[in-house]
Amino acid sequence: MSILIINQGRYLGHWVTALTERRPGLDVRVYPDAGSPDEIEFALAWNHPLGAFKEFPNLKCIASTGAGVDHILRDPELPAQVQVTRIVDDNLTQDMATFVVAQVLNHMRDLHGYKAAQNTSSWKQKRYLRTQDVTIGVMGMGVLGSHTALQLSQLGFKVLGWSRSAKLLEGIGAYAGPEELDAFLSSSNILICLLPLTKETANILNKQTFEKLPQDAFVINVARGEHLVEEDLIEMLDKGHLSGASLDVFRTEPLPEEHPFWSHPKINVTPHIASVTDPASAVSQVLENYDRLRNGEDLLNLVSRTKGY
Ligand code: NDP
Ligand code: OXD
Repeated sequence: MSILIINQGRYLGHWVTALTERRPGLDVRVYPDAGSPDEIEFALAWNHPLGAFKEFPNLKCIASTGAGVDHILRDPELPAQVQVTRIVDDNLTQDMATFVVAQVLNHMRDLHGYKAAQNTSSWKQKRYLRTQDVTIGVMGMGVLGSHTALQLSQLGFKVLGWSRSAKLLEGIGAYAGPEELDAFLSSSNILICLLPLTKETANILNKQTFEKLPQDAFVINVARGEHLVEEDLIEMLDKGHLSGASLDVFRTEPLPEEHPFWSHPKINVTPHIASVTDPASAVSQVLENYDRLRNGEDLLNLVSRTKGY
């Protein structure tokens, strides 16, 4: 059995190195040089060309090289029998929490604003937010959201979490389902999106959602660009209801040069780096699943194709 890597633009070489160093002699193939299609049962994927998987009649498992699997499940020709797995990794989890904490603290002290002021030699002191002034709402209380929420809570923030099923974590207010969304939003001065992209969550960061947030709320989207209705964000920022946004993910990546987000004074843009899988750290779980598949055992970090995450 071999591992086929189908990876457009993300650390391809690092994955090849990690797999072959960890398991010398492993038959690693890189798409489109897949060899005989019948021999491929296990694929490691990120942003594959849609339709590519149907070329492999014996494919049994597609492992995402990241936490998200929307890039795999969006393929209308995804073979029905294939199991999909994702990465759950301590580094990935901790890196996300660190990034979100950095964005929260930056916002509270307006450090981006002072950097802009420095560019015009402008000395202007502004009021700032304190921990006790801010309630943070985390949408998506899975592996990344729960850890991020707990880290923020340990820093002294009041933190609320919203998910499909309520997550009872010490010190975190639990909200669940569409019926509790409004109550969750109405208390969230900083809204963090850590939802998976599914039919239910697409476009969830829209005007109606933003209107339910308190005046001057701040939005951090580190999940997927398709969660955000871009023109609604700009409208709510320009109207002054939202005070700003930090965006790490976009509908089109790389973010096109002419996109208004680049120059909007209230938007901070980062290039999808909130938390990046380190192949050296995540390779062992990929190989573990490869072995499990060969031995007919249950796979780790399996995704529900019905739920979409
Ligand atoms: P998980 O699958 O562990 O968690 C998903 C959470 O979202 C769960 O709490 C789930 O609820 C909740 N959820 C799903 N659907 C709904 C819904 N319709 N309404 C309310 N809550 C819902 O995912 P992770 O925490 O591992 O990752 C989250 C996302 O972060 C990834 O899918 C990916 O898109 C993004 N990501 C971004 C990165 C970046 O660098 N910007 C890096 C890594 C990931 P329940 O618990 O009840 O099932
Ligand atoms: C992921 C990502 O899903 O990097 O892991 O976006």
